Amino acid sequence: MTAGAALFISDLHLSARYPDRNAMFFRFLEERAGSYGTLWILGDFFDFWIGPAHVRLEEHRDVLLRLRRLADEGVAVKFIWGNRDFQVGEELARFAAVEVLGESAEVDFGSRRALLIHGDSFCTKDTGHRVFRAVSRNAVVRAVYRALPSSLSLGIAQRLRKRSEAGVKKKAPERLTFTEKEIRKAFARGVDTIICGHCHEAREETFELGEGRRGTLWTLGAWEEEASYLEFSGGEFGRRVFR
Ligand SMILES: [Mn+2]
Repeated sequence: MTAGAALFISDLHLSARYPDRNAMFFRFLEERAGSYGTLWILGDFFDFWIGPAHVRLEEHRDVLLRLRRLADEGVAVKFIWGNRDFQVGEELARFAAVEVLGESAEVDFGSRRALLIHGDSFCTKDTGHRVFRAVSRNAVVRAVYRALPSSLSLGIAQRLRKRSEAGVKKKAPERLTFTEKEIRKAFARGVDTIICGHCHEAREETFELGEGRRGTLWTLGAWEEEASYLEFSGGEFGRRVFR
C-alpha cells in the first residue's frame, strides 16, 4: 500500500467528559484534514469503546457522523487499536466509514516503510498492563465481551477505566516508558520508521540499526495541553501543533 499525504493522531481520549476536545477535533477536521489523503488514528482515540453497542449510545454519535462526512469528502480514515479502544470493530466501518486495521499496519510513505502501532506493546515493564493485554486481546474473551448487553459492558469498561486511572497516578513512568529492546524488535520487522502514540509525548528519536541503517521513531502527543499531530507531505514527516 503506497500512501499520499497523511495525518497521524492518537490519544485524544474523546469522551463526554471533555466536550472542548471534541470541538477541537471537529475544527481540526474542518480546517486541516480535508486536503490530506488519509487520516491515521493510532489508538486511544476514544477514552473507551465497549464494542458494537457503543454506536447506539449518544456519547460518540457526533464524532462518528463527522468521520463519515470526512470519508464522503474523500479522506480515507484508518484506525489502529489503542489499549482503551481495542474493542473497535466493523461497526466503525458501517457507521463512520472508518477502516479498522487492528493491532498494527505496515505502510510505505515515499521511500520510508513505516510500522503504525499504538505503542502500549512497547511498555513491557508494565507487568499489570501486559497481563491485562494478553487476556483482553484473547479472541474468545473479546467475542464474549462484545456479545454482552451494553449496560454490562459499559459498567465493566468504566470500572477498568477507574482502575487504570488510579494505576497511572501510581506508576506513571514505567507505564509510559518504551523498552528499547521492543522498539529494536519492531525495526527488525524490516521497517525504518515507527509511528506510535501511548506515551503522550510528541518526539522524534533516531536509532542506529547497524549496517548503516537508521530508524526513526515518531511518537505522538496526547491532546491534553495542545493538539499535536504528525504529518507526511512532500516526502517528509513533520511534527505539527494545531491551534
Ligand atoms: Mn494508550
